[in-house]
Amino acid sequence: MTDWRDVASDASRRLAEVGLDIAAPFPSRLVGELASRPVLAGRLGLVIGNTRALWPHLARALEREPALRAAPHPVDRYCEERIGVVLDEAPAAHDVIWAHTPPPDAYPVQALAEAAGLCDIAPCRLAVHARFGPWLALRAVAVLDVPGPAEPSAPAGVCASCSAPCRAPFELARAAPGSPESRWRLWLAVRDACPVGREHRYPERQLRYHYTKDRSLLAGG
Ligand code: B12
Repeated sequence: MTDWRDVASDASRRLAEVGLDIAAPFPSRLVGELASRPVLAGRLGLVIGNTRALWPHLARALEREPALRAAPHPVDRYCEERIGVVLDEAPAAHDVIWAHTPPPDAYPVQALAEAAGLCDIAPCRLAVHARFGPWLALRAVAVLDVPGPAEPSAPAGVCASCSAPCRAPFELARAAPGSPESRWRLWLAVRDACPVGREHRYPERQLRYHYTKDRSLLAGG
């Protein structure tokens, strides 16, 4: 019988090779417990994301692939393609929920990351990882048709003992007038207030692109 640990570690190694360096296993029943989705229980779930490790891989792919450069959402497309390839080559059928699916069909991927023990949800509502702090993006939730873990990993346990310096900048950003794009520095201050994982802060271009979606930042690495 296929052991979910082997499937998970193989997928995570292959995902890391394309800059998607987060892949946390969890029991598939959580997917349906957090939002009503038809999902097989007892299978292997994987919540997939990335840290700053994504950017050099993405920059190289943008240089080589004109279709990716022309895509309306190059980061989402890169993730769909690369995650799709890795899952298609896994030794099991799979379903994927994309984190970038917009409301009203958006899936609560931060809540899933918390339930899976990958992150805590901070008072500022960012998902915070014990090593990377808030400097991660969540990209997809996959369910693979192999018998999975019975229980999720222990909670990440990062925010409980924190004095929550993210709370005040969060209230400030929330109350500020204007569009989210025009307030991006206030939202950046929320992330910067987290004491965990500061050394994993996104490099300047990645950071600006994520907050502003200014496509000129995708050119030239
Ligand atoms: C739609 C969306 C947005 C919208 C609307 C947000 C809103 N408040 O209504 C906009 C475009 C404004 C947005 C902005 C940002 N977002 Co956003 N967003 C999403 C998305 C795709 C869906 C949210 C949703 O409806 N979920 C479904 C419901 C049922 O689940 P929920 O957990 O209750 O969802 C709520 C929260 O996710 C919240 N929310 C969404 N984004 C953010 C970001 C912050 C900082 C906060 C406080 C709350 C928040 O809004 C939802 C509805 O109330 C999620 C990915 C996902 N699938 O969750 C990313 C996501 C939550 N966003 C993210 C981020 C980083 C941001 C920004 C900080 C930066 C950016 N990308 O521009 C800004 C912050 C500004 C802000 N006011 O929220 C990240 C968070 C990463 C993390 N470590 O936790 C996510 C997980 C995407 C990702 N690829 O990682 N976002």
